[in-house]
Amino acid sequence: MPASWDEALDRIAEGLRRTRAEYGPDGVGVFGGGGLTNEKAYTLGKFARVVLGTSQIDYNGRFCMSSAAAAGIKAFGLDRGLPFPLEDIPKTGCVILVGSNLAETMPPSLRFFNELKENGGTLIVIDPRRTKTAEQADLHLAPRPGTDLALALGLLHLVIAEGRVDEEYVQERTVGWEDARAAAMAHWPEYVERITGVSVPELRETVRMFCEPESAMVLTARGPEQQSKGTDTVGAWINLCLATGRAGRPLSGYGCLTGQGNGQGGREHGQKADQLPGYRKLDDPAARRHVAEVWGVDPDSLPGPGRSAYELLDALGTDIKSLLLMASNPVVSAPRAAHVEERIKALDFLAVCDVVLSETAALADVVLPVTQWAEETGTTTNLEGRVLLRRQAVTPPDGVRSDLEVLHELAARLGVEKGFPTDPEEIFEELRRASAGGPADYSGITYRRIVEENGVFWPCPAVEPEGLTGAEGGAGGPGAQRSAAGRPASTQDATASAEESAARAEDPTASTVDTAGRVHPGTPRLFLDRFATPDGRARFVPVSHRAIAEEPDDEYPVLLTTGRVVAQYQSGAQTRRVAELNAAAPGPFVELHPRLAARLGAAEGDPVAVVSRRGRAVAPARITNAIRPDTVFMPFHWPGEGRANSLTNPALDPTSRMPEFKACAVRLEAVRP
Ligand SMILES: Nc1nc2c(c(=O)[nH]1)N[C@H]1C(S)=C(S)[C@@H](COP(=O)(O)OP(=O)(O)OC[C@H]3O[C@@H](n4cnc5c(=O)[nH]c(N)nc54)[C@H](O)[C@@H]3O)O[C@H]1N2
Ligand SMILES: Nc1nc2c(c(=O)[nH]1)N[C@H]1C(S)=C(S)[C@@H](COP(=O)(O)OP(=O)(O)OC[C@H]3O[C@@H](n4cnc5c(=O)[nH]c(N)nc54)[C@H](O)[C@@H]3O)O[C@H]1N2
Ligand SMILES: [Mo]
Repeated sequence: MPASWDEALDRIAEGLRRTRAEYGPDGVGVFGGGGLTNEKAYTLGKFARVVLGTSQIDYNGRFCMSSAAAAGIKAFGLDRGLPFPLEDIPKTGCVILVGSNLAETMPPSLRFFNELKENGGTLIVIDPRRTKTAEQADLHLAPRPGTDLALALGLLHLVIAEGRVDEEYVQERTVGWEDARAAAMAHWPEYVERITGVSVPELRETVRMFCEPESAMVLTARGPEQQSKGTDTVGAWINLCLATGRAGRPLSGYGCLTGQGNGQGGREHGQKADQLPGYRKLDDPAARRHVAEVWGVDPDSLPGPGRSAYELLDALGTDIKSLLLMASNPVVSAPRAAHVEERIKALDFLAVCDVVLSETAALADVVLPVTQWAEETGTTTNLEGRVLLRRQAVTPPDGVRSDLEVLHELAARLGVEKGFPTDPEEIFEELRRASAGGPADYSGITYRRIVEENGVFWPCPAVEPEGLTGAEGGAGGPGAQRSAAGRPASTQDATASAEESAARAEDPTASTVDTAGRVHPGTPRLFLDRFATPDGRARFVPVSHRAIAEEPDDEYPVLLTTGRVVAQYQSGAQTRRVAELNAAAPGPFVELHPRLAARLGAAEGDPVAVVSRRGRAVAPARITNAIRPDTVFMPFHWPGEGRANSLTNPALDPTSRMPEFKACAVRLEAVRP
């Protein structure tokens, strides 16, 4: 039923207020998305903590890169998708791409990999399917889903056995090698071959290709990360980089290929359950004091960390009675989606802001139509850690408002008149101050600099000259992290000459934090002198292989993995409305090997039922040799009968709380018409 903005906003404020009065602040939940601009993600986090006073906020990025983020923080002290610009990729010697189908999911990036090969570098792709990306590779390994951890350990075992460890680097730049070494030694190549299905000669060839050139990179995406052991798995790949001296050196390193439009910035400024802006920790007293001061509130009034995304959705209707949701469509994209849909329906009150009427919005009490990316201005941060400005390009339709206006209006209705501006640049100015001194320090970045410099790489502190020259010392606390991450910029940034840095350091205006503008050049390349840990050394993590949460058995003998196709985006809420895209990818399918199809008696296009302990989905068979015979693949872009997430397992990684989208046990049934 159509309503005026005032009616709709009043109704939301009333719904949230009523829940709070009856159940306390944690009775209200907030769910965000990695498609929101930095300004929106920041404001949403602030709104939850300051206006609602709830700890119950998380976002869809938890389903995306959280395992890589957790592993990066453990090993390097910092999480930024790539520690180097994309333009470094063509110049390295070898890239191992683990579980990324970037030919379909990041097509513009493909050119960097083509250039890599033109320059004589090699590409290794690790994917249970021979994807469009794998077809480009010099070597394709097709492990059983959920076994990347064992694979990385087997490679490290061979690195040790073949005497390829960079002992000097390990000595000088890392800690924890002995334990990691012992763990890898327990993973014999033959044992790893049995677990993964990747042969010992293939393992040896991988080690040779990775170790022989002077530089090499490992890049992971959702394949190894969306596992209930995703953090350990990424940790094992980082160990491989560290043992071979391939991190924190020119043209070498580990990186994570970030997903959504603002997958990087969306995970830095406080819509995560345990986070404050600038990638600060909500349970760090110094961080609370700093951010509370910027927000003009008492640090003790800030709630503590809340539940992770799946746990939050799972608590709807029981502990959490009202939900404000922005920029996600969990009815299609959450694991064990039928259950999540039930939980959403059990809410007392649901408000959704979206640009389309998604399947989740269709369940809401109030739906607010908001502007989308081309209709508004704001910053995003790409996988390189480069902060970009996206300017409004078209005028929004009549009657449509931005998420920022919604939060401003709701804050006012809930009694907070100040602190929720609607102008993105004004919010960015506040974000700069809130992030100052944090790991993701934006304080030296302005809209103007972003435009003039074609983006600015964080960390970019607005520090005094001493900070730039590395005089800032001391261990522990956000200050040390800033100096750890910020210092390399002057000495290592390939684009800033030593004279330039010295000139900046001597510039008297540089010591004024906000006005000077060009104090710090930004940090395109991280870790070249030191890692962002208190002692500057990277941490090996001792990890061992473990099984996926749900191994196939007699009843559910096949593995299901899930992912994407080029013509549809995520839950499909946006792309399923575009005729050209629907023509290219009209609906769900089950990709399976001819042997499996024969056993089932299914021909190409026949409907196949895929059944797991969570539910059942039916979609046409797509028969191909490009997938392992023990595995079926479904894209997750569709609701209804072919919804892949009716099947997936919400088993969570203990550290990142990432669900196991990439492996669960299923059985197949032929469907007779
Ligand atoms: N067209 C399109 N582009 C997108 C998106 C989209 O929906 N559509 N989504 C965006 C977002 S948010 C993200 S996060 C990125 C995701 O980008 P990708 O990570 O490239 O996407 P996926 O298809 O989820 O997974 C990549 C590959 O992992 C493989 N895989 C499955 N299980 C395993 C395993 O156990 N181990 C390994 N090594 N590989 C495995 C799959 O076969 C798949 O080919 O794409 C972004 N770009
Ligand atoms: N089985 C399986 N499930 C998965 C995955 C998988 O690989 N396999 N991948 C997971 C991953 S990596 C991700 S990122 C999630 C993504 O899954 P979702 O979070 O559902 O992502 P989208 O479909 O992009 O939903 C975003 C919604 O926000 C709306 N929107 C866009 N811009 C704005 C805005 O500025 N403001 C507001 N208010 N709304 C906006 C869009 O119209 C859309 O309805 O799915 C996860 N689910
Ligand atoms: Mo994602």
